[in-house]
Amino acid sequence: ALESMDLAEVIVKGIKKEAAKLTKELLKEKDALEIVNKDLIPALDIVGERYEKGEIFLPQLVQSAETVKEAFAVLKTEMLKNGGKDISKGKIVLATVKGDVHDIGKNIVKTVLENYGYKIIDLGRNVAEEEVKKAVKANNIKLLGLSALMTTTVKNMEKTIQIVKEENPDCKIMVGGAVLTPDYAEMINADYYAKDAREAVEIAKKIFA
Ligand code: B1M
Repeated sequence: ALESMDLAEVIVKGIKKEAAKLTKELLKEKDALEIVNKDLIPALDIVGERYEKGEIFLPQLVQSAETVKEAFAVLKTEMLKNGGKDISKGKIVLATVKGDVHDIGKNIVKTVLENYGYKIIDLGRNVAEEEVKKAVKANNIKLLGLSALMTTTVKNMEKTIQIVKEENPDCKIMVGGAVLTPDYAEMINADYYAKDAREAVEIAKKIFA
């Protein structure tokens, strides 16, 4: 049965050791970002729904996330093969906000931006507001990207925006993450909302035009 299992199924079931091989096979048919959007993310959505309904539990959620990381490692190599060398287009700080350890989305956005030639200063996940502020200031950053995945952590996103803007009024801030909407982004004083990695690139192009 394993032979006929597709990547999404492997992710949902959390079969880590199959992920890289299947991803390489899929790369013969579609490009890396398409696999992210059509295979990885939909599979994680299914996992999220099942978790919410109590059909699966935290260990399975973790297992699926790890399976995605295996798949994404292959995609990342592919994406950075062609781009990523010219790092002169602009520096962007990225972080997942305090209290939030979800970083798959941020890492995808990071890779795609790198592929387009931007230099990313990745502060990681669960990043305190002050740390973001310092990094923006120290590197004279014109574009900051924040990610938040939970209704509880978008509040920390709002705080981070406030603290960063106090000392760095010229730094533009884009936000993303499954719980956000354009309206909410506006409400918490973000300058831009990005639905996905591609939109993040469009925003970067505008800022560094
Ligand atoms: Co958690 N989790 N999780 N989780 N998890 C969610 C977010 C949840 C919606 C699942 C659910 O119940 N349906 C739910 C939040 C509920 C809520 O707040 N409304 C939830 C919960 C409750 C939790 C825990 C609290 C569970 C627990 O411990 N009891 C816990 C939280 C820990 C913490 O943060 N303090 C937890 C833990 C985890 C794992 C560690 C197991 C794992 C994350 C592993 C990791 O990231 N390293 C995990 C996962 C995998 C998920 C789901 C299933 C998938 C998230 C994901 O990676 N999606 C998620 C349900 C879901 O989203 N369907 C869920 C794929 C990713 C590519 O999408 O991040 O949206 P996303 O990124 C997109 C866009 O949003 C955009 O571009 C990306 C590419 O298209 N984008 C940006 C994102 N950031 C951007 C930034 C930008 C621009 C665009 O500019 C900077």
